[in-house]
Amino acid sequence: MTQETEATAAASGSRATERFREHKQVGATTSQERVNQLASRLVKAVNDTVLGEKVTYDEYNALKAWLIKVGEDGEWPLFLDVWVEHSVEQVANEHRHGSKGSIEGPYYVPDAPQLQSPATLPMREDEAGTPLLFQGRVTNVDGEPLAGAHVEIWHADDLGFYSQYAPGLPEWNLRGTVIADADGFYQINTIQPAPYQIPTDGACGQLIAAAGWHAWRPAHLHLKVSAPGHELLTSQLYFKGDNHINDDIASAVKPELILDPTPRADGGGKEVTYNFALDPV
Ligand code: MBD
Ligand code: FE
Repeated sequence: MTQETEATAAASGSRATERFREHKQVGATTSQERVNQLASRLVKAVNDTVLGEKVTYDEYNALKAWLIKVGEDGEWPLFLDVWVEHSVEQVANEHRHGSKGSIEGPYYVPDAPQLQSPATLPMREDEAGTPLLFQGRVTNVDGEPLAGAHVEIWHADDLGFYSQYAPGLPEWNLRGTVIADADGFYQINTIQPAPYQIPTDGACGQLIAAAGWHAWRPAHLHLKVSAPGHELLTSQLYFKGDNHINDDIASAVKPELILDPTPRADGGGKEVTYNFALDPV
């Protein structure tokens, strides 16, 4: 069996659900008043939709069945990160003066191996895809270098699969925390990821098919960039010319986040420079 046929929505969904439970602190700073305000408004929005659209029992039951299936497939992290997280990110980052952020998505894994720059991400000996040299500087908003900044990167392989979520990949494949040098300079050797298609065999795929949407995200690099005394930046970078750069299913592309790699002078793959500016805490 090929890797594609083994990768199921339910398997990657339940892994994402497990990870979320392990790693995310939930609601620690949210008061009862705030829960009341938000839950009331959400419930009202649903009721307004039912009344405004004159929702039938058939439609209500279809919704109920679908919501149950989202949970069974473990696809709540996927659903929320694709259709809601972009607004949360907008609210969280609108105060920033430095580099733009983007959503984290469901496939982050903390504690990736640390690698000193210049680094090569863990990958298979015969890793498919165009080699990519991704490099640049990490500075503060005044352009001063942040020595030893951490550039944490994770991305899909040439088939669009993430290690630890699709079967058959080495544990840390295409994941690493690269430590910038004394001038804040980082250099990362990796491969260009492929566009990512949301699993079509789960509840999210069912919704996409029923609504006549498409399931694609443009190819992207995920990043978390950090330095002491500065705000952690969670972002993504995309590639110019990607078929889905203008209609990302997750609404997470921004013009400032589009890379345009050029062929390397030495003939091996492509290279691109991207500089990160971090806001002070
Ligand atoms: C991804 O790779 C991703 O980044 C998001 C946000 C949602 C689904 C898959
Ligand atoms: Fe992703």
